[in-house]
Amino acid sequence: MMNTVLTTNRSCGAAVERSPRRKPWVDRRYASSPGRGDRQFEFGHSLSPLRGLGLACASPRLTPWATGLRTFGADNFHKGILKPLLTILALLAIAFGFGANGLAAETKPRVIVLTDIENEPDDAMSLVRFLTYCNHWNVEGLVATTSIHQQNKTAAWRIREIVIAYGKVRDNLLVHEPGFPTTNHLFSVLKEGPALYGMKAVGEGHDSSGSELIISAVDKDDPRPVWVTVWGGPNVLAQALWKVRATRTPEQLEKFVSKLRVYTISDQDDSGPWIRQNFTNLFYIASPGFNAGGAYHHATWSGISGDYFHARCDGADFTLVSNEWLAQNIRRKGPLGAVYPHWEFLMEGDTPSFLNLINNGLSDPEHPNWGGWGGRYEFYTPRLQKWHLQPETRPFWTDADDEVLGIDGRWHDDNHATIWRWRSAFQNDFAARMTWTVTTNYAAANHPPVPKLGHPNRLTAKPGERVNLSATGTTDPDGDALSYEWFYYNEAGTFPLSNARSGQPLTIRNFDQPQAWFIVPTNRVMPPGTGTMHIILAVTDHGTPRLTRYQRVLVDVK
Ligand SMILES: [Ca+2]
Ligand SMILES: [Ca+2]
Repeated sequence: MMNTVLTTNRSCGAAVERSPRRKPWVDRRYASSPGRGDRQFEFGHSLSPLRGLGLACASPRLTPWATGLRTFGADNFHKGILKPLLTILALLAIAFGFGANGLAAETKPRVIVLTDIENEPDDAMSLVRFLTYCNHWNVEGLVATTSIHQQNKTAAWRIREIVIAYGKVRDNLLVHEPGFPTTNHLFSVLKEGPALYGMKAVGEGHDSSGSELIISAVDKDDPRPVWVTVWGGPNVLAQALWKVRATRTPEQLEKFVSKLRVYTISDQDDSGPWIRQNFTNLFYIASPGFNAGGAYHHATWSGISGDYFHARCDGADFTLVSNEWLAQNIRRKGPLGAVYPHWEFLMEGDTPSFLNLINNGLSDPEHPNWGGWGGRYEFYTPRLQKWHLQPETRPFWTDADDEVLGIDGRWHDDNHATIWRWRSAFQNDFAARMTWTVTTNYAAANHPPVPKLGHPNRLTAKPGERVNLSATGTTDPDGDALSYEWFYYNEAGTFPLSNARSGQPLTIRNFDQPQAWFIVPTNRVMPPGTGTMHIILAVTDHGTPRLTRYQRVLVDVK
């Protein structure tokens, strides 16, 4: 039956089967220079409803006429008429240029990957996942690099091998979502850094095809920022910055730096600390430090799967990241699955560097402090730790805590939880996309729902006032039944509400219904009782596997 509402556990995004996704980067993304601090940052932007476009534009509201056909039998209706009809509607939407992911080409993030692929299985695993989402962004570079774990070689050949496997399934992917690039395009941006460790490869005479690619991408006449996600050492990026500083005016350098967005998986060579110290306005996300001093245990990214080896997460569901689960849901699926290796220490330690770039309605890349599948980060200068190479000299986006209900029924409060809280959602999503790679039959696979709000993403309220929430226009391209969950993302906002009693201090009435409401609290609130509240709508379908997408509502309490 259409849009049946089923009750879910209220666990605000913990690793239970419902939950989590993101949205509208378009208008805020290029609006101005990205804020660094919290508040002035948030108020400078308005949420756009763009990401609800796509299939939502093309799909009719199903409920009224669906109920009129009850005599036909819901199951028969679903299988016999509705699924084929929805498939046609979905294909029409694709034909008319609405991506199922709701983004036109010019609004996608631009992404460059630097990877020390082949140092261990991680990077190859992450590259497989990355390619199943590469219609969500413009891939502008795939660069093989070194790292502290692989100091004297790079392995572009391995990237090429995985891209070839992607080429065998691209036609299948295109049945399910538009916009997947050709292998020729991916080969054209496949580059390498020097086979040298860290700062030994930075300075006069160390330009490489990788560093030159970064410079030309940033120099393109395109207002969008360039994301550099760093899965190994960032010395190719360091060389690009070194060269631009050496050959351009300070103003030109500043303009160059302002277009970059960097996420590094800890510090895998000595060029990361050097970059942060020398380019103080560079937008940089990292849990700084070196593995030799124990940094990986503390790093946010290890929350993706390091339950036993690095992060030692209590409360996360390890079964979703085990080699057994990955064999069943990823590795056994066609040519792309076949190049997804077994993990050695943990699954895909590099993946958090790009998870927040996926257009799922939850994260916003320009606001790392809002949180998403790739974790949540706040802007400050980290204190010196023994796993740091040198003291940090300026603020950047780094570790932040979320309080999350675990599968053990207890609340857990740390930085790893900012990623593992979404684990069931991002694993199911990857599993579904791997199924897309092996079928040309749209109806044989699941596709994510399309949450739609009945009001703007940004609301204003006074303390004590009632706030009404609505998602009644929500649809699913497969006609699946849907579960709704509204929850308060306390840590992401600035409203100073106490969570002494539980991690979920706000009561949202009808939190599991398409329409819900709450009263802006006046008790247990720090004076003056104002700030921004983040309310997340998670819509999870009842397809196989269950898929989740989101909307985020910001309520400015004034
Ligand atoms: Ca790596
Ligand atoms: Ca679905």
